[in-house]
Amino acid sequence: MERTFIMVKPDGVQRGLVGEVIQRLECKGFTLVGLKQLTVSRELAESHYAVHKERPFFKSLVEFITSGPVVASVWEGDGVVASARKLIGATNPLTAEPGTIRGDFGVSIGRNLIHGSDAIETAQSEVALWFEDGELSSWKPSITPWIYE
Ligand code: DAT
Ligand code: MG
Repeated sequence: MERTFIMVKPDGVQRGLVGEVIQRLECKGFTLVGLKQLTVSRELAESHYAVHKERPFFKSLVEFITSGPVVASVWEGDGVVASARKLIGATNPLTAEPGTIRGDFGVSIGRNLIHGSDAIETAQSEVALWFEDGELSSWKPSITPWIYE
């Protein structure tokens, strides 16, 4: 089953949006397989955002992600990587569609509340970067036949 990595960033935690994010993913029909709150080290932040290391915003992005606790999670479901990105919305919350998490709760690109893996391969490496195998539980919710035909 496909998995993705979702992180509520420090602004989302400070604003009390952890429950809202979990609820939106649960209500959609995705399954939570791992969840933890942590304060991110500079090393982890720099590896997570390594693809952006030459960008002008890299330093402030790392400062921001390490500035307070985040809530990291892993979700499972058919097509969950692309679907979660749709639920999250465009990178800039000001132009993100209403109904998306960023569109409903944010106004600034540097405070866009949440991260979601952008592709299946990225999701696999992000899940491995953020979680040990023992922190993830594979389980099949009993309502699965009411979610999938
Ligand atoms: P996303 O988080 O939608 O995958 P991304 O991978 O392009 O977006 O960028 C990672 C994060 O970096 C993004 O969530 C917020 C920040 N960021 C991206 N572009 C930025 C910009 N032009 N100015 C400031 N921060 C930016
Ligand atoms: Mg990205």
